[in-house]
Amino acid sequence: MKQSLRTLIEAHNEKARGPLQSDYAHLGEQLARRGVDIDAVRQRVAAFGLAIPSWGVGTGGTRFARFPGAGEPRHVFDKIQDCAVVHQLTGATPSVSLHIPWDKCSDWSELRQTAHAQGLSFDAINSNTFSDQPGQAHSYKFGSLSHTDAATRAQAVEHNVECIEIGRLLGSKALTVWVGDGSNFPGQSHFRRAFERYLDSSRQIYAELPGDWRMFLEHKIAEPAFYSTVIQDWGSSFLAASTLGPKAQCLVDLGHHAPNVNIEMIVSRLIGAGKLAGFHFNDSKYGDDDLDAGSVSPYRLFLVFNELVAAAHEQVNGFDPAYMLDQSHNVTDPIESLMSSAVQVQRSYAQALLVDRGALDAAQEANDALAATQLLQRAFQTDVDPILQRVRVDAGRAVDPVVAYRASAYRQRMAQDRPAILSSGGGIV
Ligand code: AFD
Ligand code: MN
Ligand code: MN
Repeated sequence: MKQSLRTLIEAHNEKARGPLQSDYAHLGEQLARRGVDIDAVRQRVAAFGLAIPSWGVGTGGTRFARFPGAGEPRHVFDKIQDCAVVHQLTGATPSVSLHIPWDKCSDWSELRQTAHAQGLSFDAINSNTFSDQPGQAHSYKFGSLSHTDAATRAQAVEHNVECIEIGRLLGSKALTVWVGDGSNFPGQSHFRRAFERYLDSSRQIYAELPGDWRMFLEHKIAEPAFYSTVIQDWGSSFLAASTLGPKAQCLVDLGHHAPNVNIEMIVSRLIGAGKLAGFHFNDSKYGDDDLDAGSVSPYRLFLVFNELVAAAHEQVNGFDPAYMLDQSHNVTDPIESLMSSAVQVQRSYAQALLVDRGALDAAQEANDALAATQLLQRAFQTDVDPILQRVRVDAGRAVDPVVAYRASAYRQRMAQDRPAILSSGGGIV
């Protein structure tokens, strides 16, 4: 950790230490009356971490425009530096998820060392066959892994295999595959054949996975294809993952479902089937990646964590989800959004840990709907801030990450160190 930031965090925390002590003690008493050991909850929250998507530290955009912020990262080393700041201040984000080719660099071992020196490791690596790269032989305009043209499919397979190779050098243990493949008009695509082609390509990628790797299949209901997508929903994802084999699992991005879909129920189904890969956390009111995690539907996020905590409590075999943020920050400083989102995810986890599992089981068995739902609400309505703050302060992180970040003037420094990149188009990063 950079000395200056550490000193700043210490001074920032010093002022909060007294009030935090009494807040924590008070909450501890309240929870003890409910039969909950606050220190046990704190320890589990302290052990929880989620990955930052490398593209999350750049300002996002829409198809209409992108409004770049000051001091944006120019390359993957800058992105690692920003991710390190998020982790230094929150202690909640010990890993980074790269996106190839956006994060290509000439020396992977230098990148790995740089990240490790900052306390960061590499989570799942993401392939990109949803946009064309300069000099590419075949276009993905009409698809990639499911394309009608065999040479285009082969190129997309080859790219995914390259991602596995890069991931190996970085210490990743999973490949995340999301394809933009689909159709924009009824009749444009033969649904069954397109899915078969996707499976055939994916089998070739799967065959290249190292023994201790997993392949995460990410479904998405729409965009960039707006009539149908090849891996549209968890059903298609589950079908594909089941066909491929035990190393293939289904990744749930919270923004990739139809409105009002019961995501926590899907999560529970995937857990039961041993097919839950993990998450891309964000929030959504209309579209994908559009809002920060928990910003409009914190109860839904809590309900997802309620399923996860229940699965861990019940020791479901093979339960080991990967946690990551995936959201587009269009109007905020991405570092601030990532920090508050990471804390929001942590909060949902802490709240879910407060659910009285025995009482919930009993209420469910007795068909006492009201008692069951009140047990969840009681946990969700508990202010767990003192727990989250203690976890941070104990680990030398900031009691209030955003306040400390603003006081550090990191962004102002970066605005000087990193000359602005000219960008006129929309899109992500
Ligand atoms: C997409 C998907 C997928 C992809 C990312 C790229 O959620 O995770 O890797 O955004 O920005 O919408
Ligand atoms: Mn995603
Ligand atoms: Mn998404």
